[in-house]
Amino acid sequence: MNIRCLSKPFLFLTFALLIGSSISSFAQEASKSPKDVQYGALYIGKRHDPDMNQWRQMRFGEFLHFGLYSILGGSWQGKHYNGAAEWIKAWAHIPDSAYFSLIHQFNPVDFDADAWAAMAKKMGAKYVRITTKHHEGFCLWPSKYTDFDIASSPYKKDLLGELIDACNKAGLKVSLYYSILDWHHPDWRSSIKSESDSVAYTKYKKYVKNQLTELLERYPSIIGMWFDGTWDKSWKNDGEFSYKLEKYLKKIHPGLIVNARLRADEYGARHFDSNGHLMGDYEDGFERKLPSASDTAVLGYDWEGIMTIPENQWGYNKIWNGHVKTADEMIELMTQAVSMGGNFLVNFGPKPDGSFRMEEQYMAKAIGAWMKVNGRAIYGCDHAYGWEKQNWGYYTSDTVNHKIYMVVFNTPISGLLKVKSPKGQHINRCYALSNPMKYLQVENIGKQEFYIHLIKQEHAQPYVIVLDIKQDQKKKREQNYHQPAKT
Ligand code: H79
Repeated sequence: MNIRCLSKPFLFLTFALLIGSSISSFAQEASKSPKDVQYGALYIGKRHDPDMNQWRQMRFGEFLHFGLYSILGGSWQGKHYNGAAEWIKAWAHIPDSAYFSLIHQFNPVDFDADAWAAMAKKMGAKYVRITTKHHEGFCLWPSKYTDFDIASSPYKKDLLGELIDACNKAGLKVSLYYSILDWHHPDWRSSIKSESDSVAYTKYKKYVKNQLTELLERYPSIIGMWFDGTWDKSWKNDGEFSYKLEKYLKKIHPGLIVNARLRADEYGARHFDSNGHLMGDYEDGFERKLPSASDTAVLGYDWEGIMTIPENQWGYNKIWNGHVKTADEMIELMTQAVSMGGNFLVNFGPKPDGSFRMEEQYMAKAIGAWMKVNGRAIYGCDHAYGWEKQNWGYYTSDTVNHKIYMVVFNTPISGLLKVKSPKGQHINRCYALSNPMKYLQVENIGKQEFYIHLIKQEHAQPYVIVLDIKQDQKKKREQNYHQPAKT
């Protein structure tokens, strides 16, 4: 808009409004004085140590849910339950004695640690996370603190240890899932209503600390702990304990990466403390959902999205109801996560014998095939600062190699992909990752605006167009300010 076209009263009103709004936002800021939080975030901002940098660069992983619920596969006494299979004890109101007796049937004879690791590796995952103890309380490792563990099942062996070794051998990192909520432990409480509850829960917390110490000592190669089942009053009203626990775990296992869900502060605030600072090392609220492209707050912290293949099944359910995601959908969700600066995990629920259902095997293969060609647009990539999202898909950026990746999911009928580049960044060359020798025509259609001319009929799957970028020196410095240094 040409400012000379505006009348004087209009200009006055505009300036008055601008000044007024900045004063009111200043007043708002001033009134938001920080709360005195003793058990909040351990630090402010993103971690930039080598362990966290490595975690951020891996970007893609595999989640595994395996436990006694896997035996039932969503069915109890002839009735099938469509709710999440790992929650069947709750859905079917299975009495404790009947449910906990499942331990005598736990015998995944076809479990092959190397095959599990190979499947994750082939899918393109860089890290694997497995449930060591879900809400049911059954422990997938031989624990000296309970008999409700794999050592007391017919299987007897240390499945967890074998898997960790196999993964590490295959070059995969491992992070462990641990549920605070525990339906089996006699001292677990959802809320503290009496002195005896308090005594019991104190014992339970000791059990948790002992088991976590045990896990970290037995499996020193693990990179992270992922906590779940922390929404009960008993836990969220004890911010001091989870604060001290996070500190303790990081002390005995330097570099450990912990999700936000572990924590509450002394005011009961979860994930973010009462001053709005993220607790733990990354936000994990993106369970079966992702932030939208307009949710720029997520760019300010690390986060991870976790996704089920069917609608909401983590453990093995024989019958998948509702929509089952295709590999292309999953690839789109993964790309969306990376384009917003997040990591992404796909969940698998192995069968009770330790094998994987066909749908999961197919998913792993299909993602793997795509990653082989296009993985460069995922690994080590981040949000593409300044590149305005377009309807064809998502941008990711690799600032080290000066590349912008356009991951295309919706090809326009015209065969023209619109690009608006930020000021100071110039497109040197443009090509499809699947055909890097063939440069695509880049038509300049306006200031910082271009059409990429696709070669028609070339793509039947989501594909990546690479923009080799040359940056003005000044802009380069500005952008480095936003981007963590790569190791
Ligand atoms: O392990 C998978 C799920 O079983 C577990 N997290 C993933 C990774 C999970 N359990 N519950 N939830 C996720 C969602 C939480 C649901 C809750 Fe509730 C709503 C908790 C409290 C209110 C359902 C209703 C459970 C208790 C009441």
